[in-house]
Amino acid sequence: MTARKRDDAAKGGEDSIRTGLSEDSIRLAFLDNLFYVQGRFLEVASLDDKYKALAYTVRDRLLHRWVATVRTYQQTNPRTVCYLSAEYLPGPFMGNNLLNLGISEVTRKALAGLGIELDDLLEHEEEPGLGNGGLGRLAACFMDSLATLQIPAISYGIRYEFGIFNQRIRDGEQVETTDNWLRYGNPWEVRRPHIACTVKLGGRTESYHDEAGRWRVRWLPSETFRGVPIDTPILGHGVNTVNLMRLWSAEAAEGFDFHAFNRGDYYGAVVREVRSETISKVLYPNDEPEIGKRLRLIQQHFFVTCSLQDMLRVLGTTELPPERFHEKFCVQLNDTHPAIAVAELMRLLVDEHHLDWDLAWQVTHNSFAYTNHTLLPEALEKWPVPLFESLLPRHLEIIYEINARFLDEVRMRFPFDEARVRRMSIIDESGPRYVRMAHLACVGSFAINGVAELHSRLLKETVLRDFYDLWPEKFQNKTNGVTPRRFVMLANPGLARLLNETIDSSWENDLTQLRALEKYADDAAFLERWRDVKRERKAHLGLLISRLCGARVDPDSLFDVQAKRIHEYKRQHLNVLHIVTLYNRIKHDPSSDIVPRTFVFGGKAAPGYFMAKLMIRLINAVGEVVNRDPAVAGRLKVVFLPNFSVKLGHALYPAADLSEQISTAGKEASGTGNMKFAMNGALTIGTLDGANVEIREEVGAENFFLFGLTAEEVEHRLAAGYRPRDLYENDAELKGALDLIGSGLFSHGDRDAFRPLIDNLLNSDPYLVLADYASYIACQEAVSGVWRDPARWTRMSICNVARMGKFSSDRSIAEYCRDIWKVSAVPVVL
Ligand code: 26Q
Repeated sequence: MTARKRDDAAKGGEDSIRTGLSEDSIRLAFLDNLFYVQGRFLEVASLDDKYKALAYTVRDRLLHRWVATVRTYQQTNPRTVCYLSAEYLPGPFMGNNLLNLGISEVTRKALAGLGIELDDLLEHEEEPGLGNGGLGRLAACFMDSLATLQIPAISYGIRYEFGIFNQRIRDGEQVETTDNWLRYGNPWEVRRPHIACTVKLGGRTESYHDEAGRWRVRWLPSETFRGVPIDTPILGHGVNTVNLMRLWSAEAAEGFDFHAFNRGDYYGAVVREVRSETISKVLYPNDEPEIGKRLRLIQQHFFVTCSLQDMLRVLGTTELPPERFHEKFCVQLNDTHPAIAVAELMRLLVDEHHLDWDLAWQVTHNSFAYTNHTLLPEALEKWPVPLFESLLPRHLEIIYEINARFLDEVRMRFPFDEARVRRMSIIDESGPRYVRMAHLACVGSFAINGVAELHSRLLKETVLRDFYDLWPEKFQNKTNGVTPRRFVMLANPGLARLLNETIDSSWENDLTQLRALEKYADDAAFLERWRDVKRERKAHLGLLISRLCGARVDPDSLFDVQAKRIHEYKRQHLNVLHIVTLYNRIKHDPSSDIVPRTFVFGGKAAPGYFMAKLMIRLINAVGEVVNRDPAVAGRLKVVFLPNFSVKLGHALYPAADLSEQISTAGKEASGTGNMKFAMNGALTIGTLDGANVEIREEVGAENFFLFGLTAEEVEHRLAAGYRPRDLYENDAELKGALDLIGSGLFSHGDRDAFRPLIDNLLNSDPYLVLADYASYIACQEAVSGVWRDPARWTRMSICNVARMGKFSSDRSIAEYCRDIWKVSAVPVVL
């Protein structure tokens, strides 16, 4: 029997209970799984039982395609992308998998026949919060596009037992609780204990001569443990390709320390077991590095060594030798978090596979490409040399050797320029010594990219300037994108339906097709339907707001939304100054004609970021007063939606009228929320920062609310001795807003509650909130003006959606494939 025949027999034909896509097969499969996997029957099944039974039903259909994908790849041995990321934010799986399988409606009917509402099961799913924000979500959008474009790819990362904390708001403040997402089990994953990898740590190195008399080094670690892969299938849209998200979970090497056990040290043996598990226990909740966090460095090494060992294992099965690693794999480094991979691949090739240094370096350098996601110098990762040496002594030696050879190259190109050599060294020796991870990534990669045009340009001019001087050919731009499957089709089914009825469904896998909408921008009937879609999503969000915040909002008001991590550079406080300004106007002139607005905020603050937490308190405090004040009733509402997540994003993006993208120019690498809002018909108020620049270019300046200083102007203002207090003294409305916050009105008379924030703005204001205030307020006036003309607003909204084609992650991934990875589609037939 051929392998394929065997598979066919196992799956049992097209309407098999494991693979069939008809309403009947799905209903039978659901009941079967409920019975044989859960040990339940319908009458006693809990919501969770039903959710799991459906999840297993869907997973069976994914595994069917997964097997077909693996078979295809075994036969064709294609070049494969390995995406290395410390974070993934995939969002809830169920809805997306149903969508990509094309069985959402059939499944809805199958369940309805059993008296079950599909939406209740979708609502029940708890998402894996294995990331902080943009970078982790980008990785998830890229997985969706890679599978949809039928590119062989594996996404490697860490299976944190506790993801990003859950945020609650108590007395107006952020309170963190643990995210125990695995509590009830995870039906989407498959554990693969048989391909576990060994991870070494600490100890020392020694040199020796091998049988052939060659000088070698070996690493004698003080500890070893195991990484077990846990796989999640990632299906593309409308194709059979299923790629893998392979996340590593840490365990004790032997499952038990027999040495200690035999000594009678039962307790010590268990402690070691627990210590090993600590490594993948929890995600660091900061989106900026903190100096010297030992466990964080261990996490990075842990997932990197497991992933590279896994690639070498796969390479072995293809009978290609290690020196051809770079032909089989292209390894993308999602920021510097996995940059240790450069040293680790060298170690594996030289110490364990016995390649000589120069050949190993050729392989390594041709394998890696590095994506940078930040321009903030304080956000560049660096590790104290003593810490690094104590955990990874062999890696440090290897880095010294890489560095010595690299600095020779710098000296050859730029003789007598020791200042440049010091600036570029992988080791920072200007004070206490550090390993600079961005330098390691640049030296070890054949390509380096930023994530938006402006960001890529500024990288070359600022933080990576010396590297650009040396290797201009390495630098590229790959503007970010987001997946229209999750963020339009899944989040906004009403809009998807309208698009399909108006044009056709080709936009789902080619977002540029939305251009065809433009010719309906003057069609009154179409405008009406467009508004109906938005209104329905606003009513839906309104229900969620009343459930989560206990506030009633008016779906006819302008929904003005800012949802993203809380950061000074993202300037949520500039938004608050606008709110307080409007409040002052109403208080001073109760009859003033103000467009009714609902301000919605969402986002988490790093638990140790004092100023971000104070910004959350300010938003809630202002809401508390404004929402109760009868003088503003019906005109202003301010709500803070707790625990922003991918799932909440589904409800938020489609309901927004106005998208706040107001970071200080030159600080936001790209932003991706900006794209999700605009794709759902929100208009953007924004600065010339990150991908806003390109969004404005695409949708047209007349369809974008621009304000604020440019990146160049920001630099000049700061260089020329910026004095924010002068702005405060000379702008009555700005002074009025800041004074009101300082008066204690929003803090039960406590004038000091927001003092650190106000003082920071008046005395230093590093993100130029006050410099952009007047321009922002004027721009918000223009927003209100357009809102008063609903036909005009709706036309602008339609034009935004019609021209967002560029920002599909399919376009980003196609560019990575063409310009960096050199991979092409490998279709899978079932
Ligand atoms: C590093 C070391 C130690 C602890 C934590 C970290 C760490 C973790 C997460 C550093 C940074 C992050 C996340 C960064 C991030 O999300 N950056 C965003 O990436 C998006 C995708 O490219 C961009 O759109 C955003 O502009 C950028 O801020």
